[in-house]
Amino acid sequence: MSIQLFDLTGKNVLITGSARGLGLAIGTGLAEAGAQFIISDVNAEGAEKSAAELRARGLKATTCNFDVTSDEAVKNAIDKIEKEIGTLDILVNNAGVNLRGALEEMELATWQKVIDINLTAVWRVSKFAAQKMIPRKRGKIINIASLMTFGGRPTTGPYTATKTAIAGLTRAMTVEWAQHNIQINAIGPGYFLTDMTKPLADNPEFDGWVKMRTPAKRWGLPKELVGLAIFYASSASDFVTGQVCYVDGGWTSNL
Ligand code: GCO
Repeated sequence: MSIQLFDLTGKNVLITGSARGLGLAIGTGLAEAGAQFIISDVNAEGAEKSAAELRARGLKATTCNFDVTSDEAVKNAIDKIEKEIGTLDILVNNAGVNLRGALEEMELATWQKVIDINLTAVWRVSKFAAQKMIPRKRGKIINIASLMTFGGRPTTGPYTATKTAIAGLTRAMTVEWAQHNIQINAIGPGYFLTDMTKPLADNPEFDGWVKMRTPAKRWGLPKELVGLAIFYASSASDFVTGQVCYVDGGWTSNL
C-alpha cells in the first residue's frame, strides 16, 4: 500500500530547537507518524516538559540537549543518541535566531551569532550526523529555510543571508551525500503563528501586510508544516533531494 511510504515507525528523528514553535510542531507530527522524536533545545527544561507531554499522549519522545555551536557537544550528543537511543535516521535542522538591525549599524557579534547558529551549526550537526548515515547508506536531513530564502525585508539582513545560504547548503549536501542514499531537502515556511512571530502578528499593520501579500489571506498554522516534513522524512521522498519547498500560502507566487 502506497500509504505505507509515509510510515515512520521505528525511525528516530532529532530536531534542533524543538522545545516549542515550528520544531515542536514538526516533531509532534513525525511522532504521530510513528517516529521517536528526540527533542533538543537550549531550553532544556522546556524540552523535557514538551517530551513529557508527548509521552503522556502515547507518543515516543525523549530529549538530548546540546550546544549546536560546539563541535565537541554535537559529536558527543550524536554519539550518545546512537549508543543510548538508536540510529539517527532523520535530522531536522530547525534551531535558528533572528537578531534584527540595520546592516550599516550592526555589530559584528550580532551578525556572527546569526551566522553561527543559522548556518554554521546546520553544517556542523549535519556533518556529524552524516558520519553515521554514510556507512549505513541511508539517512534523511531536513533543513528549515524560510520565506527569507526567497527574499528579505529591512532589519533582517543576517537572517535573510543565512536562510538563503541554507538553500545552497542543501544542494551542496545533496551533491556530496546523495550517493550514500541520504536525501537532504529544505522546508521554507511562510508566515506562521509562533512565539517568535507573535509580536509581528499582534501588530495590525504587519498582520494586514502578511494577509495582503499571502494569496491564502492568512498566517500558516505550525501543524500545516507536518505533511511536507513527513514526506521528506519518509520513503516517499527517496529520490527527492536538494529541493526547497515553500509552505507559504502562495506567497512566493505573488508579485
Ligand atoms: C520577519 C519574520 C520572518 C518569519 C519567517 C518567514 O521578520 O519578517 O520574523 O523572518 O518569521 O522567517 O519565513
